[in-house]
Amino acid sequence: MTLQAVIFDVDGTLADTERDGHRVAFNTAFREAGLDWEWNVPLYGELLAVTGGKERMRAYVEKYRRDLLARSDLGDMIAGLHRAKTKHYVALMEQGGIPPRPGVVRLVQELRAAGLRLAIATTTTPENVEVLLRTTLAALPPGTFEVIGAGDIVPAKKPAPDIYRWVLERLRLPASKGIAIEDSRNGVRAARGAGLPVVVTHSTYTEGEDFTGATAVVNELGEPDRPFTLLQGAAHGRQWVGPELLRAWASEASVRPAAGAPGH
Ligand code: XBP
Ligand code: MG
Repeated sequence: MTLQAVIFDVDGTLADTERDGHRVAFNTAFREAGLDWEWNVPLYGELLAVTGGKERMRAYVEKYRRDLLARSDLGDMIAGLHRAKTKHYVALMEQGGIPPRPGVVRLVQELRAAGLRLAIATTTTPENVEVLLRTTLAALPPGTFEVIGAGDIVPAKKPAPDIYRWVLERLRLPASKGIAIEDSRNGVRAARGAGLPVVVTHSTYTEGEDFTGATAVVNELGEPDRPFTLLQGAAHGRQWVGPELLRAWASEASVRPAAGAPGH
């Protein structure tokens, strides 16, 4: 099989945005609304099991603020908090908030030069992707990502495979011709559910998660002067992720689907 497209997750993969970006924006929105909710670093790590900001707030209420479940306007309250949180997140990124993860800009540029198609599949809100591309990833020319699947465009968020299916459909590409790059177990499950091979660059919050189903796991994408550490799979003699290694991983996955693949 010939690799034709690489599909990137956003939060945790392109940039380590959760702890110092999303978490901070949530807390600012809570304070502004007069709530005494405070998502500290370990609590936010626990809450990340639920993807999507609105879904995450509802899960928090269900576990820690059960008194609010009786409110008939809880849905509106969460939606309002989420709009404010998005506004704060965008402002934070515009202030030069978060750098790209090591190897991201180099890899994307090399993939473009190699003629591969690029896309994004994320549960985060579209405005968050736009601002990340405009600030953190300003080195990449506009239009770098041919298809961007984000947020509520599909009702079921990761670990459901829907967002990856949506992106593959838009690319008019079978899953066997793509590969996903993810940072979390939820992301691995989503990509594998859509039939895609997936490699993982674990992030601050996802280190140590169970990445069953991934063809390879590295601590980061790496650079020529900053090799990755391989945690799972084969490095094929490489020390940083580039088009050739992604091709090798993709064909390896097509010959020997990783455990956790559909039908396994
Ligand atoms: C990560 C998420 C998102 C963000 C918050 O998405 O689960 O929900 O934490 O963003 P991914 P929103 O790793 O798929 O990029 O508040 O906009 O949902
Ligand atoms: Mg992620």
